[in-house]
Amino acid sequence: MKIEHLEIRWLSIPLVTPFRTSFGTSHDRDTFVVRLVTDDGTEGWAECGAEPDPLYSSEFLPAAEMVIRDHLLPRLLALGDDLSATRVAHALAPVKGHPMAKHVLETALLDAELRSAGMSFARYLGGVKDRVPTGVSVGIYDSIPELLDKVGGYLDQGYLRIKLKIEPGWDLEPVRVVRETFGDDVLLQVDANTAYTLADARHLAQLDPFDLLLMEQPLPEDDLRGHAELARRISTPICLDESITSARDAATAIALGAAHVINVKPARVGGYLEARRIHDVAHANGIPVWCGGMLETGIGRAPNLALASLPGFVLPGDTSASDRYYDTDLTAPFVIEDGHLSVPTGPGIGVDVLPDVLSTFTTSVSTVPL
Ligand code: OSB
Ligand code: MG
Repeated sequence: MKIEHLEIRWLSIPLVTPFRTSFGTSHDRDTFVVRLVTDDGTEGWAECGAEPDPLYSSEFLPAAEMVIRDHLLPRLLALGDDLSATRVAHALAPVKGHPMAKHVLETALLDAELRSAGMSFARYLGGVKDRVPTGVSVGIYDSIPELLDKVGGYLDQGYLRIKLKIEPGWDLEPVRVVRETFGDDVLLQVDANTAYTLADARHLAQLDPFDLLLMEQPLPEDDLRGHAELARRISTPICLDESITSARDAATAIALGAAHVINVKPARVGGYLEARRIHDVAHANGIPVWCGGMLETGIGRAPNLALASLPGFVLPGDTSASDRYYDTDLTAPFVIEDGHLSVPTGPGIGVDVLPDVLSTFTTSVSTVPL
């Protein structure tokens, strides 16, 4: 397979509600999507998971575009006819880091290959479910009543699990009030996006009585030892997000006792093939996983749902319905039904991009010379 055409399309799409985390607030989803065409005329699409600023991880959008153009694509083109999605990771391995940039190229190629073969992502990856239970990631709000209003709305829509973003000063109280208001049956978890240190262990232990499913990434991403130590000091299970960028990281974190649960985000780990390897390592070790997200449009959400249909994805993920993010999605909207989202069955990512919506939100397009 050869890439005959590749374009990078920058988008800015308003979010239906600002999304505030411990590292910042987003009012829009700014990203770029890659559209490529292979030598048999098949299109491949993928969405970059990076954010405008290097606050979630060291990657950020302009850097991702630059590394794609200057370092990643040339290595793929050098493979000539030998290019295929399964060879991308190996060909790009000499370039350190930049998993989100690598992810977008591998995913677009995999989409093209699977479209051409008439096979869905879910079938290719080994999915075993036709729908997946869905949760929602709830940002930090200015007041408790506002938070309760949002959480109540999501529960009314049928979300099966609530994740509250926390940070110092917005942790014990929101968790207590949500637990008391909506009851013990609600599946509830928190995500700190690295906002604490091990010195906060006693403070975080005060969340133990609220019977949380898990506490996601309380400590800095490179502090595996700290997470293992925290895990001994609190009873809430520890889930890692930012710390896990590869199957090897997953194996290390599990062996250290630093992760009871893993949030698998294909963008963060360099693509769906590595994401599946993380699933496999976790599954072999009895560690539950769930599929996280980066506020993706339908282009990124569709393959995430495919991944979430693998057998080890036993917890509801952050793959919410389109209307949790956007008034108008770039694909036919994903709709929550009975607390679940359907796994796409069409070839490749299984969804078509709506050209009019795409152009409405496009801020610039550039074709990469090949
Ligand atoms: O930490 O999981 C995270 C969104 C952007 C960056 C980091 C995170 C998130 C989310 C939302 O929690 C996940 C989603 O709904 O796509
Ligand atoms: Mg997270």
